[in-house]
Amino acid sequence: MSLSPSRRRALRAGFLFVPLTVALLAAACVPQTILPADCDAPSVTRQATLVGERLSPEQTDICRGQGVQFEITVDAAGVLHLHGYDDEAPAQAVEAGQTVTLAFAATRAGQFHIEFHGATADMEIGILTVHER
Ligand SMILES: [Cu+2]
Repeated sequence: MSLSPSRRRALRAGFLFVPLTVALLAAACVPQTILPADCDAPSVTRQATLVGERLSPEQTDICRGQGVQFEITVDAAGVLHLHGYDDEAPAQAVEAGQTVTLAFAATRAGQFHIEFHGATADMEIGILTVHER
């Protein structure tokens, strides 16, 4: 049994299509790490505002090796705390409406919880991601 030339072309296209599709799907499933645009800057400033129970923006991104000024404005009295950087940026007491600056060198990569210990509750209000470059 022999195939017509057009049938053979269709089969060949199919053989190319399948691995190409598999490769594209595999690439799409690999988590993409998007570094902040200012990853090469020696120091960066970030701002966030606590509204209710969450920071806006909730997620803050910086890169390992950067000097960071993280300015956080809160709408209630409490204590701001960046987990995992307790020594570099000690927890700070804040008043409602006040902005505090957590200043530290981002020496460790990872995800760090930002907590707010208020009068009535302890809340996880956001996440700081220190990217490995
Ligand atoms: Cu805490």
